[in-house]
Amino acid sequence: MRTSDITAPSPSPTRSSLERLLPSARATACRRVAALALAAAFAVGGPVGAADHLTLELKGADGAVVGHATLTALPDGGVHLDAQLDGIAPGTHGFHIHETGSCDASTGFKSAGGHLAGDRKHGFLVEGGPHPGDMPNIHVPASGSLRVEVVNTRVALGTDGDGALLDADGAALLIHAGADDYTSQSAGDAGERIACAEIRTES
Ligand SMILES: [Cu+2]
Ligand SMILES: [Zn+2]
Repeated sequence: MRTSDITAPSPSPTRSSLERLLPSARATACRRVAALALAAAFAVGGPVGAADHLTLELKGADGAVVGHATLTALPDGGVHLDAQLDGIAPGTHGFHIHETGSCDASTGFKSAGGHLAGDRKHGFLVEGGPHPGDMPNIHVPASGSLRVEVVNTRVALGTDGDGALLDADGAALLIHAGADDYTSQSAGDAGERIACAEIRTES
């Protein structure tokens, strides 16, 4: 987010209350999932291009928000993903990064395309795999709520190169109805796409 988005002078009568709220919101946004919605609101209209920090909103097929995630670029390459999910069906679900930053529920999230694949095969158990976008399954308990952290060293919050999440059409974080078997081509036979978040620096 740009500093100017936060501190630009405004004649609005709410300015003073915003100034009281913002410093603490900015300080905790990197650490607390609870603050992500606020951070995302101020990221709208932010710069286009490589980023070191990005917040995402996951939506279900009915458009309801089912989680938030933050992506942080790591100093030696790769991305740390920290997601808080709420309202996902209990069970084991495939959890991937797909190649296009488009979450159109009317297409069953097919608009997100296939896995971010590079020239690799799908699956941790396959020679020549995995795809950069492959990640371990998530296991949602009966409550439907789960916090999950993943380090993916095969992707980057960059704009070009293999694994770049912020190329021209972005990328998408996807949750599937079933488990990824880590073997089947080309997507682990994980079934329907039940939740999706666009990964891009533009809103
Ligand atoms: Cu997938
Ligand atoms: Zn894959």
